[in-house]
Amino acid sequence: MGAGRTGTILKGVGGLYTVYSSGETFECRLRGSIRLEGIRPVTGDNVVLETEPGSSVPSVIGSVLPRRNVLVRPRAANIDQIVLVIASLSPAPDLFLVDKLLIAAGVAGTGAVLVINKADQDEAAAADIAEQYKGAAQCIITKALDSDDHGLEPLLAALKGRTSVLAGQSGVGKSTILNMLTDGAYMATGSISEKTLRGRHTTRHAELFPISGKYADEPSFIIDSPGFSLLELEDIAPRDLSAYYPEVYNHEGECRFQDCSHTGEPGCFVPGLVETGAFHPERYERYKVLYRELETREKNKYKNKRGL
Ligand SMILES: Nc1nc2c(ncn2[C@@H]2O[C@H](COP(=O)(O)OP(=O)(O)OP(=O)(O)O)[C@@H](O)[C@H]2O)c(=O)[nH]1
Ligand SMILES: [Mg+2]
Ligand SMILES: [Zn+2]
Repeated sequence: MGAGRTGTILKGVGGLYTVYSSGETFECRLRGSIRLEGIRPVTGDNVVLETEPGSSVPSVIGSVLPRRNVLVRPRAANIDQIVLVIASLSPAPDLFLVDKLLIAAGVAGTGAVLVINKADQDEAAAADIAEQYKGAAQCIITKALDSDDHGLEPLLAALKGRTSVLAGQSGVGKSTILNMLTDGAYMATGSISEKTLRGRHTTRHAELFPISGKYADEPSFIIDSPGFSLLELEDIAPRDLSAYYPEVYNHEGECRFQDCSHTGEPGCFVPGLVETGAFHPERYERYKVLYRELETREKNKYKNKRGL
């Protein structure tokens, strides 16, 4: 087999991978030995392509190049930032999911942007969510269906020159946003039909799209992904949790106790941050719930060796 050409996985469905390489796409399978090594390539992976004897077209993924990072949910590699999408009203916003995704972004070392979509449904609720997260991430309020006033320009600016992955509950408007950003080029790929765009169309697999057209002064890539409502909290030590809260970590060391958990000890500076509004009270309540969840998990780890 000839080797040497490299490419990027756009998507993988049922063992067949679509790989982009210098302006062309190729349908490829995995070389048997990669399968044996237990490596499962994911969308965004950079790979080495091989050509089978007698063919001039690459059809085999020979190896996966080292990853900068890899996310479990959504499944994607080599990501610069996660674009968390939430709806103002419907589907009912799950802010624990947002908190956990922000933690996952921190653990993976990627940036994070929060898009509060469907602001047309409940403007006040959208503003409230933005208020809750203003100290944690850039918050962008959008109405993706409103072609005159969708509010997506700040998102375009945030995407520029980066590889981003859309993440969030099903039905919040991730694919709709992608369609707006790509001037419908996504539809042209056949992944979504004009008819279903008006109705419901659930994304089935993570797929990478280049953002081109009028926005293409710097190449950007965006991955659409299937929505999810369950997300395992990252396996971190309880005392490390606050490191993933930008509102709090700048003040680390200002509490009376060096190992303060910020869940109610005397002399903790966090309630003060909540009073001034720098740390939103509801986000703080969720922090305490997540802290307890990590603590319980740690205790169970000692109790039985089931693992997590
Ligand atoms: N009212 C309103 N509806 C919207 C908006 N954006 C998207 N929708 C609608 O919400 C529904 C779901 O949108 P999708 O883009 O398919 O949602 P998704 O997040 O990709 O969902 P999954 O692929 O299942 O994860 C569609 O009917 C869209 O037309 C918006 O800003 N306002
Ligand atoms: Mg979708
Ligand atoms: Zn504290």
